[in-house]
Amino acid sequence: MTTQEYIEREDRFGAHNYHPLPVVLDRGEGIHVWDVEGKRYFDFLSAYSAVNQGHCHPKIVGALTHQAHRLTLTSRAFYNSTLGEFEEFATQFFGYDKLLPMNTGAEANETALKLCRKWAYEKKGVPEGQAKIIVCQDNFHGRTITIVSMSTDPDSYRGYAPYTPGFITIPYGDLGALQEALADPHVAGFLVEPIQGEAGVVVPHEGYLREAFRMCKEKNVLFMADEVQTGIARTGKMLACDHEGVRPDMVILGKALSGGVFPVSAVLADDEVMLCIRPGEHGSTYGGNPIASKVSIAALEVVRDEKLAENADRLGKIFREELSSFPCEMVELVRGKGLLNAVVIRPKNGKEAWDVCLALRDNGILAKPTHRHIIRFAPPLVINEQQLREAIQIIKDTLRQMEG
Ligand code: IF1
Repeated sequence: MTTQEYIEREDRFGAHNYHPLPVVLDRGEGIHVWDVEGKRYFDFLSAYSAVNQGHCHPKIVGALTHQAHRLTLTSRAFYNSTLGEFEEFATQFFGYDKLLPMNTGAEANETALKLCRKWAYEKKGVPEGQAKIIVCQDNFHGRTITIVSMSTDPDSYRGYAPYTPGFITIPYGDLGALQEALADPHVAGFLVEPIQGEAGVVVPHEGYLREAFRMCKEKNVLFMADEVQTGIARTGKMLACDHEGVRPDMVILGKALSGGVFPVSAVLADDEVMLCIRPGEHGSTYGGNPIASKVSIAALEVVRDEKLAENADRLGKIFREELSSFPCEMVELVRGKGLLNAVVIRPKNGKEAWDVCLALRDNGILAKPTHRHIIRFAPPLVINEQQLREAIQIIKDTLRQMEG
């Protein structure tokens, strides 16, 4: 089958809830993927930062296949021999009392919202049904109806009313607005991305997270960090909150928690919060299954043992330095942290970010615009300096080519 035939088949039989770049991937290894015609690409999206450890990492795939031949799913109706091992490993890895395992980032965010509300009623004394949660404009936390009820992006929420109530929206990075919102005694939590990924890799000013955390503590409000995309070494620290020495009351993880091999997400919190949910009050069929547990332990060991946070920090600085000093009219701005970066494209000759991504594809790099003028560049964190510099050169050549 040709690329076009693969595309037509998906178009005919699949829902049209995405507009993929026209390339059909068939194999992945490390920082590379190959399409059905055998062409190799640098993957500069990493499945939206789920493949931080590189495609098909042998240790993680090994954990998957080994467990798959032993026991795949028990449900939580019974104990099993792997969940406690994962919970112990991950709570010690990140420094929290307990972990609640789920499958997708959205489910982990939903879990955090439920924990926050329950804590508000049982521990903070907010009147039942009155808890409010502060979120930021341009947030992205997933696609469930409650989560899109918090969204300010019409593409995320339009047509899905009625919406879940109880959210206060403030501008991202605006401490004055947060202070004002925190004046409401019914506020239970503040849910925030340490860097807004979907919004276009928006990095808040230095000190924002630290000051926001302090303000929340002053008002007995839970600081909940959505690290689904920024966590697991992506920004050059194990968690993006680590850049400012902030220990969130709740950490929400997903994506690279399992190295892109299996859907695994989780919420980390201390007992005061986590024990507000008692048996029978929350759950998931696949949450914390044996494959998820073993795969996640292996995925975290890879991040630790291969020093991926350090690598992301060092190589990210090279990426931003090289592209921000590159004289090119189409490059309006370069921003990011670690290996989560974005280039804001200034349209030229009728060419926009989408056209740049098509040209990058032709030149062997896969990336995708987020919003109309921003290209996110996020390679697997296992990339080395020589490979990064090779990719940077392709990006520069492509931009030069687009400029005509
Ligand atoms: C799509 C975006 C990225 C996330 C953060 C929770 C979730 C995500 C910070 C939910 C998921 C994915 C979802 C995917 C595209 C991608 C994405 F463009 F949608 F926003 F990465 F920026 N918190 N992000 O980034 O996790 O339920 O998907 O496991 O929905 O198109 P999930």
